[in-house]
Amino acid sequence: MARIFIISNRVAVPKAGLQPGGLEVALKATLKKHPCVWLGWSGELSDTPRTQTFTKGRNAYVVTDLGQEDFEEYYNGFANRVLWPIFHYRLDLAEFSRRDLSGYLRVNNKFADELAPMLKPDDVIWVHDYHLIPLAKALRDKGLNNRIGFFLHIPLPPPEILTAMPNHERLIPALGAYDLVGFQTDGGAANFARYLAKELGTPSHLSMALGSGARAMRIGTFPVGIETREFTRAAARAMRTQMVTQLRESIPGALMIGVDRLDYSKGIPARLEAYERFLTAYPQWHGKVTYLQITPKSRSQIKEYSQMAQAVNALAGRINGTYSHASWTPMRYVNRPYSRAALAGFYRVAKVGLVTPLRDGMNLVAKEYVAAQDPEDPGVLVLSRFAGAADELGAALLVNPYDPDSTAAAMARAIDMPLAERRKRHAELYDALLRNDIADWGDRFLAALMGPENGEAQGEALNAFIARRY
Ligand code: ADQ
Repeated sequence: MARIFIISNRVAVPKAGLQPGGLEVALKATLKKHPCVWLGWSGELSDTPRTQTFTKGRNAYVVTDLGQEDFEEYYNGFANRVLWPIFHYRLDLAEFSRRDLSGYLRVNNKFADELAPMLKPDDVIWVHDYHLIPLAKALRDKGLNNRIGFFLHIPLPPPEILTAMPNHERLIPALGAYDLVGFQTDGGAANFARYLAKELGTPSHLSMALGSGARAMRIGTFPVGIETREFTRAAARAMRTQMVTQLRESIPGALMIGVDRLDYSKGIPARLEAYERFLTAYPQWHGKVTYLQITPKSRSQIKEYSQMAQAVNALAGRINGTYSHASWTPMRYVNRPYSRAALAGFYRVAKVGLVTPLRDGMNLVAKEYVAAQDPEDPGVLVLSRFAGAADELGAALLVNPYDPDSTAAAMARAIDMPLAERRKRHAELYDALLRNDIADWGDRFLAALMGPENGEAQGEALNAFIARRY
């Protein structure tokens, strides 16, 4: 049986008592069905980096430490100061340095060095996310011909943005070393095809497949989903817990909820401004609505993140300073993380879910909010049109997060929506979740990666093209 090698920046090493992370939930079915080896960074920094292996059942988890310089250049530097902002359409926040790029390439080579000696010819490799774009090229340079797939969890912007990234020519075409490159949305896949057409001159009828040597690269869309029914059950169970009961009893009237990592892509300041406008424009809701924003801190070593934390604090203070009265506080801003079970219950209590990123690969909070609702009396999802999830969740109230007045109007419409409309929208949204359950996601990607070589003919035709250019 072919082994599946999963490579991602961080590895969810199973430890007693730890909640499974997002990627582990997504890969749960894959880890169960196939013998897997999951390799990545241990999360530790060390002058004398170690590599450790843990096993659970048929699966092995191989984690390696990084040096301080690796961490600064690869992770804090190129991945999070260049790729993250640019892929989220924020050229203004990118801070490029050649040193960080070379650190990024060095760490990718280091992962390739760890991986190569473990591989047998029929092993299949599945690489995750923007930290590891050049990994397949590093493996091909070592002469490896295994099937290698790549999935990008974040958006891929159009070539007009991508080409503003210094040295994009060294990085983006390196995706051609994969057999399959997967995106969250058709928009991401089309942007990549347009990049190839524009930069490599690939004729547009060939641009969904790119080849080199005997291989063909294919492009596909594989939207990440959630464990829908399990999440619904967890939300219903959580209603009986003390934490959820206390939240419910402490809220006068209706609850609106936002749950995000503290990240500029999530549009938290714009959402708070929209809420402020809602309070100004709809005074009839004063005293009857509370907005709970749950945002644990992340990447606090990076300047933009600490600045944003201050900006959100200031906005929350201004809203409460302006509108609170003795028996009502319009918003609660909470910086601590909660368990998935507690969040599921909080979503179910909330009449409105506010998911308004400025740009997001998918956004699983939107899907979790829908899954958590009571179908007899569901809440309403207000969703940014710029979240990948909007492609599947068209029955939500879709908003432009750059327009605070229309977001405020959507908040007012959501909180006052009649039961019949809430039920109809929720039923459509829930169907969309069931059609794309996470249990099938890994299988669909791996089947496409290992499946019939239908991209090959096009790949062949492209080879001549690439060979002429490189
Ligand atoms: P993230 O940007 O981390 O992931 P998202 O999909 O919103 O974003 O959340 C992932 C998980 O983290 C969810 O299960 C959510 O419940 C949890 N989470 C988020 N905020 C939390 C909080 N405040 N407290 C506790 N848990 C919280 C990247 C991409 C996304 C893409 C995912 C999966 O940026 O667009 O959906 O990968 O592919």
